[in-house]
Amino acid sequence: MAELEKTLALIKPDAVRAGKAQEIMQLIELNGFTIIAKQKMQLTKIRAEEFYGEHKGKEFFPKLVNFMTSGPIWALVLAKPGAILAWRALMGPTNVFKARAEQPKCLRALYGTDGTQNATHGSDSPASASREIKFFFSALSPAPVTEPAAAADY
Ligand code: RTP
Ligand code: MG
Repeated sequence: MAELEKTLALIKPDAVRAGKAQEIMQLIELNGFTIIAKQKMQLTKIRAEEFYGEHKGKEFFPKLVNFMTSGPIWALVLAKPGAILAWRALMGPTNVFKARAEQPKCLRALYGTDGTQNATHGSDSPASASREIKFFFSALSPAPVTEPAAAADY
């Protein structure tokens, strides 16, 4: 059996606000992903800036952070062979207008709003999947092994 891969997905505030989160999760499962963890939450400005740190300094960064903190999101861990690329493909192009023109059935075409508010996020590499899963679900990472302190350490 092909090895399962994990990726981090977000359902962004525009799609949650529109009441589409459950529908998107159903489509995720219909497309063969297993949702192995899920959590609804609200990002603070500091957490959103850290999550999208690679885009700090870009012209769209303030608008992105504003959007991502504008309401609740769902963070999901998805599993499937080839999950990272498969989830990016199901989301479609970053820009919703391009998505609608080129892949009208992709999630961003169906549920996104505009150039910034594009309904979903997906990790773009194994390294970012690992970082992003830890960012939202640190309890899924193995705890560091610590030896009980010896009496002499006190
Ligand atoms: P994401 O990280 O959210 O999965 O999206 P992505 O990889 O497809 O795109 P990325 O380049 O990482 O951009 C991150 C998010 O920033 C917003 N954005 N707005 N010109 C704009 O207004 C603009 N460009 C990017 C989008 O929300 C995009 O998903
Ligand atoms: Mg990205």
